[in-house]
Amino acid sequence: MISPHEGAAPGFQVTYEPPADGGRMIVLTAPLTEIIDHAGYFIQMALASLPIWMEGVINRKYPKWREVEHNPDGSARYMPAGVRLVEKSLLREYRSDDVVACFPDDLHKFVGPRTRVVAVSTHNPLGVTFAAGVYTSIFGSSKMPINSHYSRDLFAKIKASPFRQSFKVIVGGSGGWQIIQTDTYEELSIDCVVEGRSESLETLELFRKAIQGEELPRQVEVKHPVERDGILFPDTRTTFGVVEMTTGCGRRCKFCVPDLNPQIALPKKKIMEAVRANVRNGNKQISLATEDMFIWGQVHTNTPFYFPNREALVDLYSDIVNTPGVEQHVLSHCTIAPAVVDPLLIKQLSDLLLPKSPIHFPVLSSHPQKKALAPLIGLETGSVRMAKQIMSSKGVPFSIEDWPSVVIEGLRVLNENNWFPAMTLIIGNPGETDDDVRDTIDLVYEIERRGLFAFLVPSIFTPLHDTRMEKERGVTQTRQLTPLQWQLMMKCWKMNLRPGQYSWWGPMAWRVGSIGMWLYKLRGLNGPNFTWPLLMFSGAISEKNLQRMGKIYRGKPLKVKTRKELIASLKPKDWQYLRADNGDLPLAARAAAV
Ligand code: B12
Ligand code: SF4
Repeated sequence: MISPHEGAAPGFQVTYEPPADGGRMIVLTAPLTEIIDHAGYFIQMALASLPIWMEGVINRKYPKWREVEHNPDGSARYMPAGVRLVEKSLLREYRSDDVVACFPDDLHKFVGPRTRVVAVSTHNPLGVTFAAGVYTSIFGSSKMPINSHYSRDLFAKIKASPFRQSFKVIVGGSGGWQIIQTDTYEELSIDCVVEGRSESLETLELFRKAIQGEELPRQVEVKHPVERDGILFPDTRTTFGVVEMTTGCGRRCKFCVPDLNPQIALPKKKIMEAVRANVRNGNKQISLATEDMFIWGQVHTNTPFYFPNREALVDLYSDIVNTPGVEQHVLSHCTIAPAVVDPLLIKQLSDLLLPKSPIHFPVLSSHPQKKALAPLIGLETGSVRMAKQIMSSKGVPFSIEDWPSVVIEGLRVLNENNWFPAMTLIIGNPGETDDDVRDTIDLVYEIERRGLFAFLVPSIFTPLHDTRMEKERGVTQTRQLTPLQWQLMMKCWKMNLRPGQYSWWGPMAWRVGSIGMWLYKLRGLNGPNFTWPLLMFSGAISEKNLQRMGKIYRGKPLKVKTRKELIASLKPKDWQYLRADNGDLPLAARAAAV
C-alpha cells in the first residue's frame, strides 16, 4: 500500500496498490467531462457552461453520464481526438506498451514507479473561455463550471500520486492557455504547458527530455504542420467520433484562435480511414471537426475558398454516412454565407445527412421523423459598424455592409432545409456602444418576426490568447452589462425556448421559475440592470408593456436584401463561381455563362 504524495490536496488521502508491472512510461488522460461521448455534444457544452452547484440537473437528466467503457487492459475505449493524436504522435517513437490513454479514475492502475510523463489534454480546464464563463457567472461562482471542477479533480488526483516526484506533468490542447494565463502551475501541479500540435518534432523532443528527467520549460510553443500530410489521424476510437476535416479558416475574424492555424483541407483517404477505425472500435457516431466545413475541397484551388465545392462536399459526406456501421453523424462548425451562395448544396447535404442525424426538433422540423441538423455558426453581432472592426470578411463573398441580410437569408435557406444552427453572439466587444447593441437586437427581432429559428448563444467578449484582440478588454463581469446588453442576452434565451413552450404548463413554469430564481440568487449577483430583462424573459410582463414603460427596446424592422439582391451586389469577377441552378443570377452573368 502506498500513501499520497506530500503536496496532495486534502480529500485525496487515498492509499492504493501500485500497478504490478510498474506502470506505463507515458500516461495520457483528460478530464472525464471532456471524454464522455454519450448523450451528444450538448451534454459536454452544458458541463462546460453550468456551475458545479447545478450538477444535479445533469445527473437527473443523464443519470448514467459518468459510465464509461474500457478496453480489456483497462485503458480507455474512447478519448478526445486531441489525446488520440498525442498517442499517435508518441507511437512514432515509443512502443505501444510504453504509452496508455486512460480515464482519470483509472490513473492509479497505470501510474507507477516506471512512469515518467503524465500528459493531460484539455479543452477548457478552468472555464475562462467565452460562453462557458458567462453562464456560470450569471448563476454565480464563475470560476467553477462543472467541467472545471472535474478538471481540477483530475489534476488533484495526479498531484496526489505517490509517484509524483518521478514523473513530469505536461498539459496540452486548446485550453492549455488557461493554465498559463491564470498561472495555476503550482496549484495544479503542472510542469509544462504545450501550445500547438503534438505532431510537431518539438513536442517529441519535450517528451524525450521529460523521460530523461530533465527540467522542462513552463511553456512551449510548437509549430503547426503547414502541409496536409503533416497532420496525423487517429486509428482508435475518438470521443463523438471526431475526425479532423480542416484546420484554419481564412475569414480572419480578429477574435478567433483557430483561424491562426494554416488553412488546410485534409485528404479524404485519411479522413475515411479514421472514420472506419472509429467504427471498427465500436463507435457508431462520426463528426468531422472543422471551423468551416464549407471550405473543404476548395482550399488552394483556383476558386476562392468561400465558393463551396459542392461535388466534393457531397461526395465526402455521402461516403461518411454510407460507411457501414455509421449510425449517427453530427455537424460541427460552419459559416452562414455559403448557404446564400449555394442553397442547392444545403439541400443536397440535408437529403444525405438528415437520416443519420441524432438531433430531433419536433416543433421545427418538416422532416418525417422530425430530424434536424444543428451546426455551430458565428453570428457575433448585428452591428455593421462593429462587424467591420472585428470580422470584416465574415460574410465574404458578400460585403460586410450586408451582414444582417446575409444572416437572415442564410438562416432562411438553412431553416427551409431543416438546419437549425446554434449561433454564437458576442456581447461587450471592446468599444461596443448602445447603438451597436440596438442593431443586434434589431437583427434578433427580425429573426423572430420572420419565424426563423437559430439557437442563439450569447457570450461575453473574452480576449483569447494569441488572437489579434488578446490585449483588448470588454465587459469582464455580468454586473457590468448595460440594460440593453442584458436585454439582448435574455431575448436570445427567450427565443431559444420557443420550441419548448408548446405545452400549457411551459410558459407558466418559466415565469415562476425565473422570478423565483431571481429572488433567491440572481438579483444580488447580476445587479439592477438585470431586473427588467429578466421580467421580459419570464414573460411576466408583456414586451409591449415593458416597452411602453420605457424598460426595454423592441427592435425595429430591418430592410433585408433578398438572395437575388445579395447576388447582384457581388463583383462581376465573382460571377464565374456561381452555380446557375440556384437561380437569381444577374442578367449579365447569365449572358456570360452561355
Ligand atoms: C469538436 C469540438 C467540440 C466538441 C467535442 C469536444 C471533445 N471533447 O471532443 C464539443 C461540441 C462537445 C465541444 C464543446 C466545447 N468547445 Co469545442 N471544439 C471542437 C473543435 C471543433 C474540434 C476539437 C478537436 O477535436 N480538434 C481536433 C484535435 C486533434 O485537436 P486538438 O484537440 O486541438 O489537439 C491538438 C493539439 O491541441 C495538441 N494537443 C491536444 N492535447 C494535447 C496534450 C498534450 C500533452 C500535448 C503535448 C498536445 C496536445 O495536439 C493535437 C494535434 O496533434 C474545436 C475547434 C478546433 N478546430 O480545434 C472547438 C474548440 C476547441 N472548442 C471550443 C469551446 C469554447 C468549446 C466549449 C467551451 C463551448 C461551450 N461553451 O460549450 C465546449 C467545452 C466542452 C468541455 N467539455 O469543456 C474552443 C476552445 C477555445 C479555448 N479553449 O480557448 C474551440 C477552439 C472552438 C473555437 N472556435 O474557438 N467542442
Ligand atoms: S469564421 Fe469562424 S472560424 Fe473563421 S475566422 Fe471567423 S470566427 Fe474564426
